[in-house]
Amino acid sequence: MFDVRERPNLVQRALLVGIYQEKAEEAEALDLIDELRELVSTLGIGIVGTITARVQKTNARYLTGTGKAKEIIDRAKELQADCIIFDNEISPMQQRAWEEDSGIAVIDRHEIILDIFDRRARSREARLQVDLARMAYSIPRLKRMWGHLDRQGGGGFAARGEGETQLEVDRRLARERIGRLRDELAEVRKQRATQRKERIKDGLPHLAIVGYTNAGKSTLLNRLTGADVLAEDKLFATLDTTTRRFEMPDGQQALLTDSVGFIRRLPHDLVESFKATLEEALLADFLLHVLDASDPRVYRFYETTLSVLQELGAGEKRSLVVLNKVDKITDPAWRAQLERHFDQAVMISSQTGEGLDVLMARLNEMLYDRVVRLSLRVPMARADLLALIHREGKIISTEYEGNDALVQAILPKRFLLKVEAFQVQEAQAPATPPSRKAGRKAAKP
Ligand SMILES: Nc1nc2c(ncn2[C@@H]2O[C@H](COP(=O)(O)OP(=O)(O)OP(=O)(O)O)[C@@H](O)[C@H]2O)c(=O)[nH]1
Ligand SMILES: [Mg+2]
Repeated sequence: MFDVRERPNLVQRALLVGIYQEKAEEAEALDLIDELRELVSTLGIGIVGTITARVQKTNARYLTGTGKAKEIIDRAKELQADCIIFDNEISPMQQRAWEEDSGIAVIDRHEIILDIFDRRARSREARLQVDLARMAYSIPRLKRMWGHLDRQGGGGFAARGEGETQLEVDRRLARERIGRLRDELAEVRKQRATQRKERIKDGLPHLAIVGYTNAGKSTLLNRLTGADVLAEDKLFATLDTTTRRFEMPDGQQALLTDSVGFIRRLPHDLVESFKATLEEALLADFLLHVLDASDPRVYRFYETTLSVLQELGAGEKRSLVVLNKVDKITDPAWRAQLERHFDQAVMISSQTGEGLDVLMARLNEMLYDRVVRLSLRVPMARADLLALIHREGKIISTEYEGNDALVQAILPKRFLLKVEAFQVQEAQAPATPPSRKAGRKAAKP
């Protein structure tokens, strides 16, 4: 009936509906409806009203009771809405029932998020993943998307086999398309795996930025590594994974990965489809969990990210909470509250640079067992070793004695074998962790 891809253009006047059951869920429901408003606006759809309703009696046909359903439909008509958008997940059957009874399009949050991903996807991998998630979402709703499939196939392959109903044709085409998408994705992923292997060979410590959408993850990556990832004040600006090298204050090199953000009620199909993209982040040694500290919903954002990480099997990974956008905090009491709640966190502003030195020092601390501090006596003839230390570590001081260079240096442990023979006995102690800034608490062991 409605082509999902064209729906955002077809509908202009949305009525948003959030349903909850327990009184205790009211605050969250209101909060979620606000977020849905943001998501819907992102697609350029106008909003004519919102309803948040507590429903105790439900009816399988509608998700709500019949009375409430009639009330919502009447309200939609009164507002001349051309679509109803549910914050809750509605089954294909419920969707059909609402559409039949109201005569207008009925959409849910999942579909809105899918549409946003669809618009944002640029790389081949992201495109394939979004298409796959969309197909999985659409199969049970196939009656509604014939036109879309038809166009995808270029028209020709939609020929009906003998005795096949239109719906059966649709289902078959959809399954075939899913198969093709999976094959293509497998190909793209093979390339990614090769790149990853290269990096693992490098043995560099690997940090990944994770967090709620719009928290400032890409801005932080750009700040720390000089990368040029698109960072914008919109939901899901990033759908790809970017990994860059950066250098810590002690000269140690590390890798930093930025990836797609999370949101509450993230469609499971999308999580599934984007697993490979996220894998890059999930394989990291540490996670930087970035939060928008200026947003009053920060605690819920934190919980959401934790639960998506859990779903992805990375719930237990070592992580550091990074409270970003502190430049936007105007209320000192709020800041103090956050500091108490996230007592291990670092407060930064990726925009102004505030707190980045503290963050760096903390990262150094977390990774310091990966490096050693060395005193070496290197013959001039071994300029290659000096070059290696220069490239992979940091030379703290150099003195010359005859034909030897006396070098104090910090080097990643993995190069120890190469220089061991030139070590001078007295200073073999490991690098001291960098001193903490006053007032900050210790990193989690
Ligand atoms: N005031 C302020 N704004 C910031 C800060 N960090 C990021 N922003 C802004 O917040 C918005 C979102 O930043 P991004 O870096 O795109 O956020 P993200 O987490 O990568 O978001 P997605 O990729 O959409 O998940 C942009 O408009 C940034 O300029 C900060 O420390 N202070
Ligand atoms: Mg981003």
